[in-house]
Amino acid sequence: MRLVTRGDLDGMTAAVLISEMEDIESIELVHPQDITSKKFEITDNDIMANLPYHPSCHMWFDHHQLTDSNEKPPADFKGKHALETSVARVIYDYYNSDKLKRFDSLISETDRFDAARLSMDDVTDPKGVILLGFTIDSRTGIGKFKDYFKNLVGWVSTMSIDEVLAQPEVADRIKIMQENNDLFLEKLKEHSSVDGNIVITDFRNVDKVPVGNRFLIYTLFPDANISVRLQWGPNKEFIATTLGHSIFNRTSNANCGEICSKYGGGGHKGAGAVPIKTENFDRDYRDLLDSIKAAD
Ligand SMILES: [Mn+2]
Repeated sequence: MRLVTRGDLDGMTAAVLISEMEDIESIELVHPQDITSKKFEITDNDIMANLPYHPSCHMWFDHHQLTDSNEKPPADFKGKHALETSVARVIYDYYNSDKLKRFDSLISETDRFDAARLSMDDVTDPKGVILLGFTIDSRTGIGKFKDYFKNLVGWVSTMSIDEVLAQPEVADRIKIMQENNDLFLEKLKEHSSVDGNIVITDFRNVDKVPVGNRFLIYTLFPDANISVRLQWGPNKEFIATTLGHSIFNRTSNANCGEICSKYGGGGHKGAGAVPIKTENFDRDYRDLLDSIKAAD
């Protein structure tokens, strides 16, 4: 069987659990959008995890809300769908096997990571599974991401988390991630300001936008309950605008996805994104900030 999942910590833990229970020959990492748009071919040799349902698959596991834009599973599909914190939890419950007991703490940390139930220390000085989770990011690091993901599945299946973190490939990624975060933090400080309950980071005059931990902004502005980030799209045709609820000050009632959809974007309650056309920016952006404040 081939396992088809997404390239995040939850997908990695899912791969560890399923590999323990099924005969998995290969792993493929896919973006959920490529399942929705049917760009990626799925056959009855595929077990899917952490992705929208596809009618051709052999088995399917997911924990996301079913939406109209995705195929609905029939009542008798093989696998399990439940609105749990992580797909890892759904898989663990499905097999309910003693063979998976040794992954108890991996699964509860995966739950915590996937739901962003993190402490300030988890963001500024992560450890264990949470640290490992932050390294599973295709934007950072070195070498091929897919190879890294597969190596992790093998290591996590057979080693302690401390041993996994000590693998040179993992240690290298941690080092690069920390360097990136240091630079990112510096740029966040330079380009962020507070407007009421909102912290706004305007990266429009930063040539090369640094990559870093998306939760760092909330450690700098713990009083803000929502963040807005602006950066240029290709050819300055639009301004990529992203919204997110603070994970430390969870008091915003603004529905980020709904607000973004007013201008042609989307997302869910806690996070949203919209490419605002440059010619409409002044008007739409002011309106967007007003919507956020009105919902606070
Ligand atoms: Mn997940």
